[in-house]
Amino acid sequence: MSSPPETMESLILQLHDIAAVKFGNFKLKSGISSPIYIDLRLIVSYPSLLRQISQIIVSTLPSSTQYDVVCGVPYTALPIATCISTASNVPMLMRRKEIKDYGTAKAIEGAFEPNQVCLIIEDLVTSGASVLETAAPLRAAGLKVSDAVVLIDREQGGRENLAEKGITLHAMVKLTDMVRILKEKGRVSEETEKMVLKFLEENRKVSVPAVAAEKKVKVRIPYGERAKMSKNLTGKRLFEIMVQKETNLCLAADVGTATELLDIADKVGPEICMLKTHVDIFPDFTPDFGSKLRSIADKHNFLIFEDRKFADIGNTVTMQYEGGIFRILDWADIVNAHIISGPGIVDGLKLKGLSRGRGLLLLAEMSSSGNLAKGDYTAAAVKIAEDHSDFVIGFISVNPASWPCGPGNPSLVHATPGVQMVKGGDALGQQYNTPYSVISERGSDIIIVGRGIIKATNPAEAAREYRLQGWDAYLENCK
Ligand code: 5BU
Repeated sequence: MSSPPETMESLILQLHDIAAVKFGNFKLKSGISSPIYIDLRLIVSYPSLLRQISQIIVSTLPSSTQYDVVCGVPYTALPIATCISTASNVPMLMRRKEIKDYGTAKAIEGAFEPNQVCLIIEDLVTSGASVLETAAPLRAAGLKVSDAVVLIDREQGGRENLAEKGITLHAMVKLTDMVRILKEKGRVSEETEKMVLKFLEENRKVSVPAVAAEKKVKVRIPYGERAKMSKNLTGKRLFEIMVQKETNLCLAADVGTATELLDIADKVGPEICMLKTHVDIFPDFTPDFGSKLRSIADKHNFLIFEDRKFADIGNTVTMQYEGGIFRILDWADIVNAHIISGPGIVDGLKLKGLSRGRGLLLLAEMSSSGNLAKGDYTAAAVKIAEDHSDFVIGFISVNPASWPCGPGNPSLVHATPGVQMVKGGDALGQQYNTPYSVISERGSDIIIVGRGIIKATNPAEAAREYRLQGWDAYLENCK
């Protein structure tokens, strides 16, 4: 279904009247200069126009488009989505731009059922990055997203970029048609029209996410190459698994019981390269836990990382690693250690782990606010890793791209906790960044995700979405 041309024309003229469409020389979010600027934030001041937009935008959709809920891309499209929701009696959802550090820490607000179909509403599409930023948390929450409707398509690659991610874009008007109409109605000169058309022709394709493109880590050595460089068997296997399964996702399986952990490990197994445990949190731990988890890890081809954070002197950690009730050395491919006690801790762990083919991650940085692992401390971790690269496979890091040496030695891996679909934190100091930011901008290799997956209605589906986001961010840097 499409709207009668006179309705659309009148709407375009009204947008021009209120200066929501301007001509001149404007710098866009992506950094490029544009001869046309569209600012639809103004429409909230014109209720009748807002109502018309909401009506016309729905009429743009083919009648076959089915949806159970609508969600506007924050912020400009929120009032449009609200009007559509109230006028058509379709429930609305809201996506947070930040997870708040108190309360529920939800990325999506509103009531919904898993597998419901959500239509995304947007005011303006350039590269499609904003629509994808909204689709990712919706999909991670278990909703289906297959269509997005937009008022204006700038025709700069958004349609194609969204199609690649399984989203069909429906636009009320394309920018070229809009400019043509404004010229026909005497609002702009032929010269301006030509200038805008030339600009659009020259900027046909804006890559996703255009906003952050200049910030991303420049060139990345593919994981497959790095597998060959690693001096440690487990380090090598980790990179190989990442390539084979096309995943840089590690699940932080902080569930309530060992039984639940084995259950989620089996469900999420196909999506991950590594599963991280805190074995000391389980009230139902039994000595066969390790062998049970190992067989699930072998079935799905992922590594087991016990987030033990050893911190004592070398002699003590050898006993903690091998003995006690947990016998970590028997079943964990990877463990990690603080370097607060000096390099002796690595020697101690290596004494037990190396002959078993195990690997160690050093805590170079932490994700929690106010932590002290920075500057010289981080540099010391890098030095110790270099000195023990037969056993140390890499780091727990947060922003290796910001280190003076950058992410450094490519044979070492960076794994980063504090990842959710939207930025934010929890009430106890955890700080979250998005998969794209962690991999593409901060130069890490592996995203470690806990509550973003285990608290989702369907953890396997949420994990799939995190895997796709993390992998796409990696491919982005390989280009
Ligand atoms: P979350 O639910 O995604 O916030 O879980 C993060 C996990 O990573 C959790 O198991 C933490 O113990 C772990 N973690 C972390 O959050 N920050 C750190 O710096 C390190 C580990 Br090291």
